[in-house]
Amino acid sequence: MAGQRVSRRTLLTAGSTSGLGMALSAAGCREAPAPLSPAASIEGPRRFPTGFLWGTATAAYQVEGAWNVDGKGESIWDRYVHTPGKIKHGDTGDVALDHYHRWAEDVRLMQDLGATAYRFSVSWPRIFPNGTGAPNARGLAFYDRLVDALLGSGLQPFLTCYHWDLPQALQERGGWESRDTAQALADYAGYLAGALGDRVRHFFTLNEIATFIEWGHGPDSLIAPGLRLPAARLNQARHHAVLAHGLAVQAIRAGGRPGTRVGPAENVTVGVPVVESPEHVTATEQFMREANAGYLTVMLEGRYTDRFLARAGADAPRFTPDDLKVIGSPVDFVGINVYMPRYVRADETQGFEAVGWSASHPRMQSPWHYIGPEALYWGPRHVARLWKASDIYITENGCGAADAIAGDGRIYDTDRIMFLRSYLSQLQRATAEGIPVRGYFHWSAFDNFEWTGGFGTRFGLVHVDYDTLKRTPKLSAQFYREVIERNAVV
Ligand code: GCO
Repeated sequence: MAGQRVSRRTLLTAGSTSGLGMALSAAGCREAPAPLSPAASIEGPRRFPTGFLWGTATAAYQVEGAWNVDGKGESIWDRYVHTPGKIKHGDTGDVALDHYHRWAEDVRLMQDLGATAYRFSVSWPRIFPNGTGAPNARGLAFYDRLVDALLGSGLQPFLTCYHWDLPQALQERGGWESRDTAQALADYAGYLAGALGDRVRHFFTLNEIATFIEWGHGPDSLIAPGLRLPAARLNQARHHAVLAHGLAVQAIRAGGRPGTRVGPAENVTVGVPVVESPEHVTATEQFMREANAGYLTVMLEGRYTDRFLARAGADAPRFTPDDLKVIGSPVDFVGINVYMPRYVRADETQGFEAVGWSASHPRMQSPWHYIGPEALYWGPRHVARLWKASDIYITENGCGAADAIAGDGRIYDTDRIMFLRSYLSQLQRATAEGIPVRGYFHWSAFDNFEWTGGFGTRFGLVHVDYDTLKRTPKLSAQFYREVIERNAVV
């Protein structure tokens, strides 16, 4: 999620890396290793199940640009980035990657990866400029073209209805503090299912409710709409957002086709047991359920946990039994965004305890991004065990990096390759144990507008020059292509 940047790391350039290799062999320190037989790297335990989907993910505001084109209404993100001082270096998504106009090239780039799926979001104010009312045909036409191009290129479209760009008009009517926003989102989602459901089979309701509620409405707010609500109002806004999820599940089913499938895309807090022994594993499952109580837990169980309500006390959200039924509407799959772990240990008095981060725990470029590949094993495992999910998608996983351009014009993002290989190894462990993960969407296909961090943090497999908008696949794109082609960790 959006975050402050740390100082840029200096990456080794290709030149200096190969220089080191030459020095070693010249000094006779190493003999060249015998080449691995191709079978050794593609068979056996490193493979993913047949039919596993490989994709990338983006969000409308982060890539599209064209913020005021073809009848699009203003979103809370348009408003936020145009407010001085909110975004690093005053960056905005006004143009972003201009994906709105360059979608054909972008689809080709994804096809070049060999990807079989693409997760994108629809900009709500492109379709309903004021949030409700008459749909804007020109806005819908963009997604029509995109979906056709994806299908024509062998990429299954996975559509996210809401990735944070609430129509500003709805913010002015109370935003997520208003229950009406939940219904408006459901109406919009139902409309999308009707308009695109003949070609789009998979719909995600809302992306990362936890992030846009906590970081857009909580005490440390740093993303749109930038509110700092007192606890009771914050809890109510969160309740409306999970209610919107449940209403949208129902609306998408009603508006879609018989094969339409729907679920959330939530950034779960993933507990990783400090020791893989039964007591710590059980403690970690309890942690997982409680840490996500206001989000995935209530969505998948249709109830707030006792601990959650006790903790909220007088500030707990107001809700009816009917609300809970709606929120817990059965879903077809569970999407989870997984970036980092929380290490957890069994604790005699409380059951579990999340242990703190050591000062030297390694991080990727974003200061919040502690590395913990095991999260990609434990995340799906907990979801499968706690909530009996039969289909799980990793809807986001990836890392930001500085991605310097080397003298030869290429980007040797070996840190991203390290990240990917270690996380995917853990995901492979999950699938090998029969945990029903059906696909993986790397965040992200392209460098893009990283919210409050602006363009300073690059998450893409494909580099974007923000002056010329030229796209250049990085070394990690080549790595990911091999993974996809072999359906294995390489
Ligand atoms: C989020 C969003 C993405 C981010 C990504 C990297 O998690 O904040 O879903 O839009 O860009 O996670 O921070």
